[in-house]
Amino acid sequence: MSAMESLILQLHEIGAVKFGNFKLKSGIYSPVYIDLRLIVSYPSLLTQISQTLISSLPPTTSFDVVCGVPYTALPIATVVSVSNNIPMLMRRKEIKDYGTSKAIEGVFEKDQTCLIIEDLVTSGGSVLETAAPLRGVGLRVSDAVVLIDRQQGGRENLEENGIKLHSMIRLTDMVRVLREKGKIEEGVEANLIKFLEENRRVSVEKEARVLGFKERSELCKNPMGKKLFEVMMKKETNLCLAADVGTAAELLDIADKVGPEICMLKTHVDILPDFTSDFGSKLRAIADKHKFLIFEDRKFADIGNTVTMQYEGGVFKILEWADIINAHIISGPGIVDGLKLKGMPRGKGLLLLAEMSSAGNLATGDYTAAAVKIAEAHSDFVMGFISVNPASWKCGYVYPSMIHATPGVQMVKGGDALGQQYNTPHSVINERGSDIIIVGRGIIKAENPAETAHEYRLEGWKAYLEKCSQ
Ligand code: S5P
Repeated sequence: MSAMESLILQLHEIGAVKFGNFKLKSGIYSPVYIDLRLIVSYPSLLTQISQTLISSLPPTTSFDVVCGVPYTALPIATVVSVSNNIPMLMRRKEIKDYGTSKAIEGVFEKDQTCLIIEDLVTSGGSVLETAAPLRGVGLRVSDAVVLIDRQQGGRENLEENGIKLHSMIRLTDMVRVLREKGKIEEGVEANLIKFLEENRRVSVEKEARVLGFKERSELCKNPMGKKLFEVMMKKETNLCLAADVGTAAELLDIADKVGPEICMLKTHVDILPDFTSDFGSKLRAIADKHKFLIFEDRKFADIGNTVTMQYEGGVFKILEWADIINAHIISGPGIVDGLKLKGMPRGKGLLLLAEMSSAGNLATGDYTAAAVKIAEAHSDFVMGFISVNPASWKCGYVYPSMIHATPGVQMVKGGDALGQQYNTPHSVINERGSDIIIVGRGIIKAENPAETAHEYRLEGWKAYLEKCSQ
């Protein structure tokens, strides 16, 4: 009997593989359920698994360190590390306090290669969740080894993210062996093959549990991102008002009226003819009273050195009063370095324009993916994105600490005469995968902006709760 056959029989024997009708994390019903948490109770099986994992890798695979995907694969990785004398790293799943604890524990050098070890792969999402912080600290991740591959798209999803999946046991091999050894009926195998044909590719998003704002706030490296999540939870609002009114006086007036309904107020100070140097402190006082954050929609776009001056200087002195600013990435990552230089010491946050709402805009595809890459490399300062349809992004895993704020929102789908395109709060939050609705004319042109803002708030929050309960 081969080592693989023996492992399959033992896994079946201890009840780590069950046949029936089980609801998976993705919501899909599956005829097989695999629970490898049990293996810690069988030390000799654990040793066997760990030895076979490494020997099943192609000889060309090279790596300096190993890292198990928490939690089930941690003991497997530990045994691999100890028995092969390869150093191990650990990824923290919950980071409570970014000040003192690290996402990756252990000793490593930049550009070393890390092999990811996982017990079970469906979409590959949890391998990606571990690869992201490893890559974030400068390690290379090109291979992952898994005990069981459910053959439901994990290999393809990982390949798209530059990770080759090596699997010890494929689900189809497993049922074949169990049927050959008389452990299951032929019908069970046929049923499973039919299931796999119908569920060939589970997307990473489908398998991922929707994290609530609370869990996501705990993952924030940027203090303003954390604060925004906290404001949203406390006030139960994911509404941002785009206060594009005619004068500073009108802006302060509407900020006070709509303040209780919003988590964030977005300004374009350069449209205010009566802007004075005390505008910032006046708006700040209203923001503090109603507990919302101030977002100056300045859309910086220049080279790093220039934006430092635009952020801090001039008439507007944005750095003094705005909690959050945004920037295009057209000029490259230097723009983030420049803004960070001024904003980081003051605990500010930056949103990158990953997409735009206007018809025919060029912020799509690779451009959006580039924004995600820059954001990840600067997750201490970048707190999220201006996004339009993040659920459709093809750039792989996006940090859950990143907040998506979406403009182009009204109660009915439509547009204006100058290219703006509107979607509804429900569509933006639920179908398009965003977090915050940015509403301008839908509220400020309404007869009673405070009442209308209240309606948008209820719609937006209801959509968020619905998403969490899916
Ligand atoms: O792609 C974008 C990005 C932004 S920040 N599309 C946008 O419309 N915005 C801003 O959102 C825009 O500058 C305006 O302040 C607001 C949308 O306003 P509305 O009146 O169309 O809701």
